[in-house]
Amino acid sequence: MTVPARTQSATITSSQIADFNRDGAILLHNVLDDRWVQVLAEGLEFANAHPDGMSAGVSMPLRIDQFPASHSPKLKQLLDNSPIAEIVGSMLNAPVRFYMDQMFYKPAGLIAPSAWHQDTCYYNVDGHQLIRAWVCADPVPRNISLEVLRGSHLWNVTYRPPVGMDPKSDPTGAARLNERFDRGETLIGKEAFEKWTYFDSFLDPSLPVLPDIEQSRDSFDILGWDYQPGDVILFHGNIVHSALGGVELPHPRRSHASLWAGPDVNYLKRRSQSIPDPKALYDHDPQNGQSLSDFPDIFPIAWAPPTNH
Ligand SMILES: O=C(O)CCC(=O)C(=O)O
Repeated sequence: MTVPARTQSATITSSQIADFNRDGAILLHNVLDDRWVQVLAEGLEFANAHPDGMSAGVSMPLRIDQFPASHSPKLKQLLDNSPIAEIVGSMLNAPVRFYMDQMFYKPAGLIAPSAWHQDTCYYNVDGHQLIRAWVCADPVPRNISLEVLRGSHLWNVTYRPPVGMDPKSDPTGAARLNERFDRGETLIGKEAFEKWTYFDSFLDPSLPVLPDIEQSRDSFDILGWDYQPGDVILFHGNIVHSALGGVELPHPRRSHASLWAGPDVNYLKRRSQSIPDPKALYDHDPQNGQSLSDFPDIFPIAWAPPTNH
């Protein structure tokens, strides 16, 4: 199959921008044409068939891979040439840089849930101009699709990631990690790329615990959508989100999420970091407060708004 050249997306309207800024998430219909959906499906199948040190089996049959585009050529093409960077940049009306991506592969059968969480706390980046682009190679009914707590991107809170070693069960290990963090070290190192788990970090006791959203869903303003391949869900890096499971599907639910950064995004070492920094960044010894634009070779501008001369 020939890979589509860089393609133009549908225009983002001012009312879609207003909706995104208010709700923190939006579904955009038909952004990727059939050829891109095919590239996405092939890219995810390749990543699934070629696990690496960053592939993790999570509850029920669910594979989550970090940085899958680093070894799946079709996923790299999707990031480099599909309209995704453009729609993210248009939503921010700013230049955007690719930060990292993930695969969530849920095979046919009883579909696994994805727990409520906020993404920012997992990464060593901080800023308001952080957008995730979520796409799926398969149709996803509303009851197992991505859902978000509307407006929670503006709550100004960083929750504790619901993963990691509990300091109570390994106080010595946690104290060691604490000392390293206080010395300014990055807790998850380059070696994580060889063999990584969600439990290499430790639960940061200084961060608040997420409310039990599933126990009281009616108390929250939950936004979600029926999803068709070709649609793109954009959501803010700080928004609280999840996906329900427990529904039988005759086909897999294969999703891919990429994280994009605008100009206000800076490096920030977090005690709650669970996901490694992009591998090449380790060689630069990034310091708190440094802009991603300080590392243009690792984070080149993927898309910028046209300038009017
Ligand atoms: O696709 C899913 O089930 C979860 C996606 C997600 O949590 C994410 O992209 O951060």
